[in-house]
Amino acid sequence: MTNSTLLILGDVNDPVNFTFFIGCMAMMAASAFFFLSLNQFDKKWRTSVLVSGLITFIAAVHYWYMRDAAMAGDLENVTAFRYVDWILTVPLMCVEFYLILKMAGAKKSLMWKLIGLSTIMLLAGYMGESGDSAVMWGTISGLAYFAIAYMIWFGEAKKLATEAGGDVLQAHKYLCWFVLVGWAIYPLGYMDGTTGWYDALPTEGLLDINVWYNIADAINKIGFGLVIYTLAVKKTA
Ligand SMILES: *C/C=C(C)/C=C/C=C(C)/C=C/C1=C(C)CCCC1(C)C
Repeated sequence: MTNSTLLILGDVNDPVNFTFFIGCMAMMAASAFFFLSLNQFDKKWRTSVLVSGLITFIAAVHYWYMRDAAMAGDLENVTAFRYVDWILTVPLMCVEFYLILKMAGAKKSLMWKLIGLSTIMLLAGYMGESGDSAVMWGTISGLAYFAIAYMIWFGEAKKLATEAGGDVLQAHKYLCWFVLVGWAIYPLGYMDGTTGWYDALPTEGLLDINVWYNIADAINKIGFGLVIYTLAVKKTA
């Protein structure tokens, strides 16, 4: 169970509430940054940066609602908003992989495979957090996560990135590290916030599940966007 059931309602100094506030601000600021930069790029890179802005913007809106729900102590709604946010933003991150590899000949099927796997990953995660059998659902979710990591690190996506070479390969590598390290924060938070064999791990009780997720979202959504932004800057110069 999460620690947040103990929080004093409405206290902004609580790390859950505080990270929802600052997360909301960070996502809004990042969205403004990406949207306002659009005109400086060559047409074919604009879509990628636009998607970066959409990812942080969708998150900003959900953070607004999650912040409200958390302040009211309504954690079930926080979880629901969280997964609605992810089911929209994670597929958009898969679209980003496709967009930067498109010029190297990536097919739509690559994008749909990544989207399909991420949908399984998130639906299973939601089942685990909203019902029982957190370990079983978490395992299913984890397998889908590994499949995504494999595809981009060693599979089809990697092959295309290598063919593209140069700045695209570099950007692809950065995104791969985000998925391997940045995305791994989520299952750690899940294991901290749900009950299972992993309660013996040192991460147990370290942070509230929402603090884990808020930190991870800031790193991954804004970081991903900046990698794409940097690539677009290089390609436009
Ligand atoms: C912007 C939101 C992002 C990048 C969310 C990513 C979420 C994950 C990688 C979640 C993964 C999970 C597992 C691998 C197992 C446990 C359940 C999840 C859903 C937390």
